[in-house]
Amino acid sequence: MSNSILYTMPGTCALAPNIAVAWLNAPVTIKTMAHGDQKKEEYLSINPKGKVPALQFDDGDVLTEAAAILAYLGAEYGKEGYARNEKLGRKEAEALSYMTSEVHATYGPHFAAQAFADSDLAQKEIKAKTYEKLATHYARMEGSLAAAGDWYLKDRSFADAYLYVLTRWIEQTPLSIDNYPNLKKHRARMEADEGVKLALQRQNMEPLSYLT
Ligand SMILES: N[C@@H](CCC(=O)N[C@@H](CS)C(=O)NCC(=O)O)C(=O)O
Repeated sequence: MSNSILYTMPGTCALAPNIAVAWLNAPVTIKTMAHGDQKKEEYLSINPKGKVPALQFDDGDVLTEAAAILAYLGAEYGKEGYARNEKLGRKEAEALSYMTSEVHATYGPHFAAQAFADSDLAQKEIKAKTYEKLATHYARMEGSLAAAGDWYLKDRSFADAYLYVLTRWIEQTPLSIDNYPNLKKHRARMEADEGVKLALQRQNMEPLSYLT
């Protein structure tokens, strides 16, 4: 059985595959780096993108991109109750693509406004637009969750792991989770889960439930 390594950092989207590893009890070692280590030579030789997550296999091959790592983990170690059903898998791929390529990507100027504009004023304007766009995304996810029930795709799936990352990040923005009651309940539901607790611990993170 392979023993791969999942590289993470506190607070990052690597939490989603980390949760998946815990849910599936997959033979994957979680390696949590300090912020900054992702740009050091040692890690760049593993993932030249300088980002987490990255999954390094024991033959040296490396898989990056959270959605791809989640798809791999599901295909390799998936089991009943975790996205094995083909229909759910299709919708799961859709949800994960949306959350990574749309919602996460929208966070770009929030995390690094200086990469989008030079002046303070321009950065401020870009950030304001970013939060407007994020509000639209969170409203959409709130609606999807309200229609689905407890879990984003009705049954629990990896989309819930990624959604949890996004409901944590909202705390860094001027948006309030109180405006998204279903997302707020989802976050608390995730934090009650043993796999999520383990993943948080492995990534040197605390639950946020004190905010709810
Ligand atoms: N498209 C990538 C994005 C990965 C990404 O942006 N990772 C962030 C953490 S959430 C990161 O490593 N940032 C560190 C940096 O850019 O230096 C994915 O979905 O995996």
